[in-house]
Order: sequence, then C-alpha cells, then structure tokens
Amino acid sequence: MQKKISGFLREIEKRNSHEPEFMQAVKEVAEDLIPYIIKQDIYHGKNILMRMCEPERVLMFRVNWVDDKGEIRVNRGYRIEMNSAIGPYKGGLRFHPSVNLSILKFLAFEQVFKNSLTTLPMGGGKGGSDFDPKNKSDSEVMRFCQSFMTELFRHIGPNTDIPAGDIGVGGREIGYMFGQYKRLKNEFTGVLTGKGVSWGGSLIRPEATGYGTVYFAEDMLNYEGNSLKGKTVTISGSGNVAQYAAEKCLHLGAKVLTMSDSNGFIFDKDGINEDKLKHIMFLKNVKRSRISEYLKKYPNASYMRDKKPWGIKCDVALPCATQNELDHIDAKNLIANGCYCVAEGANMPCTIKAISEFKLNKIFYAPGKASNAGGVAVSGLEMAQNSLRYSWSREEVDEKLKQIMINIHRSCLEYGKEKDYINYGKGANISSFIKVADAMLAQGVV
Ligand code: NDP
Ligand code: 2IT
Repeated sequence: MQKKISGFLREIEKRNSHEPEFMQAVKEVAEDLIPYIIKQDIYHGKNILMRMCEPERVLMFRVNWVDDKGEIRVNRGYRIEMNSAIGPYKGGLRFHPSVNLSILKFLAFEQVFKNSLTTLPMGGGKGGSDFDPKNKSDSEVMRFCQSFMTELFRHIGPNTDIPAGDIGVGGREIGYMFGQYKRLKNEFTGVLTGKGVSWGGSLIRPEATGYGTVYFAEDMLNYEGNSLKGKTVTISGSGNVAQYAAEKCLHLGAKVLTMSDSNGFIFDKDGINEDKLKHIMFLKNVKRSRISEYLKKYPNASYMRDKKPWGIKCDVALPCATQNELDHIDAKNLIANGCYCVAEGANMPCTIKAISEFKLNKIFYAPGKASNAGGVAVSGLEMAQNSLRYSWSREEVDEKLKQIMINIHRSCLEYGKEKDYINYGKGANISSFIKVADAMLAQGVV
C-alpha cells in the first residue's frame, strides 16, 4: 500500500515540484484515500484522485495600482478554479505577501473537500494576491481592490465562481471588490460572499468560521460525555476566525488564555473575558494595530515576542492563524501539558508530523476542512438567500450553522471510527471524497 501511495505522490510531484504546501495537502489526503479507493470497485482504475489534484483552471494576472505618493505598484493576482463537480467554484481570496501558487493550490484543494462536507452545492476554488494590506491607507486598499477586480470580474459570476474573504480580506475589501464588479457588469448579484448585511450579506457570516470551529470542538467533547464548560483554551491569531472562536468559547463557559499575531502572543492568566475581547476587536479591526498593545490596557497579561502560544498549559488548543503554525515540537509540548483536543480554525495549521503526534497520543484532532467549514457553509447560506432575494434572521442562520457542524461531525464518525480512536482526518477525507467522486463519475471525463 505504501508503495502505491508513494508512486502516486511521485506522479503528482513531477507536475508540482517547488509547491511544498500543495504537496503537503495532497499527501495528507492521499494517505487516507488511496487505501479506500483500492477497495471500491466503482472508483478503482478511474484516476479520480489524480484528476482532483489538477486544477480545472489556473488564472494569474497583473494588478497595477497607484499608491498615495503617486507611484505605480505591481502585484500578482490569482484565482485557482479547482473543481466544479458539485457546484460553482467557491472559496476565499487571500491578500498577504506570502501568497504564491503553492499556497493557493493547497487552499483550493482543501476547499473542494471542505465544501463537499458542508452538504451544500459548492465546488472549490481559492485566489488572492501577494498584496500586503498592512500599513496601506483606505484609499490604497480601495484602488488595489478595484484593479484586482477589473481583471477578475470576467472570470467569476454567481453561477460560475463566487469568491469570499480569507487572510487580509474582510468586510472592507469585499465591499470595494463588490462595488467594482457591480460597476463593470451593471449587475447586482451574489457574486461575492461576506457582503455587508444591508447589501446582500448574511447575518452570522463574520462569526461563522470561529463559531463553527468551537461548535465542532464542543461536538467532539460531547461525544465523550465532556464539554467546553470550565476548560482552558489557547487560541492563535487575532483576526476574524480567532476573534469569533474566542467569543463562542466564552459563550460556552470556557476560559481563553491566549491570542496572537505574526509578531507574538499575549497570555492572560485571568482569562480574556468579553470586555477584553471587545478591546482586541477594536485594536485589530478598527485601529488595525498589533496584539502587543493589549498590555497597555491590561498590564497583568504578558506578551511573548516572536513566540507561539503552544507552550501554555491548556485543555483545548485552537490554531486560528495560518498554515504550518503548529509543528511536532509544539504538539509534544501541548500533549505534555495535558492538552487533549485540537480543532483547526485555520487551514492546515498543523504540520503532518504534529498530526502524527496527536494520533499517536490519541488526542482529539479535527482537521480544518471539517472544523472550519462553518465559514464557507454560511457563505453557501448567503448564496441561497441571495437567490431567494430574502434574508434569514440571526437565529435561523446560527441554527443552520450548528446543524451543519453536527452533520459534519457525524460524517467524520461514519468513516473515521477506528478500534480505539476517532480518526477525524480520515473520516473527513473519505466522506467528502465520495460526494465529489460520484459527481465526477456521473459527468464523464471532462
Ligand atoms: P485575518 O486576516 O482576519 O487574520 C489572520 C490572523 O492570523 C492575524 O492575527 C494574523 O496576524 C495571523 N497571521 C497571518 N499570517 C501569519 C503568519 N504567517 N504567522 C503568524 N500569524 C499569522 O484572517 P482569518 O482570521 O480570516 O484567517 C485565519 C485562518 O483561518 C487562515 O488560515 C484562513 O485560511 C482560515 N480560514 C478563514 C475563513 C474565513 O471565513 N475568514 C474560513 C476558513 C478558514 P497579523 O495581523 O500579524 O498578520
Ligand atoms: O477557507 C475558507 O473556507 C474560507 N476562507 C471561506 C471561503 C468562503 O467562500 O466563504
């Protein structure tokens, strides 16, 4: 079996050498899927996984814009249209200087499986740019977004490809891109999700990824007769996902000890309560400042520059910042300190070796494609509301989100139960694969 898996990965590597993040995402999926596919007559010999590893289309384009000093800047824009077997391409846009083809292909590949798990009709895609929104004025961000959309608009549409936010792309950027799309097409449609509530957005979309991650962690603990109430939680990141993961932890009675950004983390041993979290939201969303400023208002907390929060003792860890932010040393530290549940709010935050440590030590571990699917799920609900030209209440959307997370948990159990461990990764990979593979088989070789 190992030979078959390595043979497959060698083939993929030939076409995708120099794309380490993409290869990492494929490896993680192939190790669960190849043994499954070999045993299933309908999938065996159809080269389905190989087809799923090749994007249906990759768009790369120049994005010129003029900064506040009048200088012309050049960035690169991308959209990976990965798989449209079960619906139009759907997935976020990331604006970060580290963005490259490998990172966007890994994200688009993961998105295909994640979207399938939501049970909503969405294919997978991802895009973005190496543009860095940090330290840019509002007008610079607007001019960049308009220029980016001036190329992207011809490739997307409410029945073709529906982008949303991701790192560096929040409500402000979605607004500027939506405005430019509407102006170019003279159409008011649901072409982007994460829109403002007064112009077609869904209630709970900003909260959905973080809330969904915590609902999933709660489902995992409930399954063992436990819950988040009274538990200590470490969170990384202080952006959209981290903020609402922290908020839902507080709703469920847990104590949040840490939050971070790319410069370091804060540790508040008294717990980050609702007021403190509000202050973090102000620092990050309004002031667009650094997490270290938390100490100016709360001097009893500590700040560790250039460090990650995984050395802090906790029951539950929620990595909510970025890929490969939790390695096997961090995993060993967490386990040594008594952590027994890890749910990924970010995409691929745990390295393959870190995941092996969790499995070896029988730690509850939820892969992002399952635990952070709440964000795209509510994007799917936003699309449904746009098609209906109607909007659901906060309670209705939250209830649907909760039910979707419960169903994803159930699918993971169906295919991931092992003798004395629930392999959530395997469960998520197999159950999401079946839906996409069946659709691909039905639609022929296209
Ligand atoms: P935001 O841009 O709102 O926040 C990102 C956070 O992560 C910031 O605190 C940022 O710190 C930190 N971060 C980013 N890059 C790095 C890095 N290289 N090292 C350390 N910290 C870093 O993004 P989101 O919260 O939306 O996204 C966070 C993660 O969640 C990503 O992996 C994303 O793909 C995933 N995700 C997002 C969804 C969504 O709906 N938004 C849905 C599903 C998954 P700093 O301010 O210093 O950059
Ligand atoms: O990684 C993700 O699932 C997202 N960034 C959200 C995608 C979406 O279309 O809402």
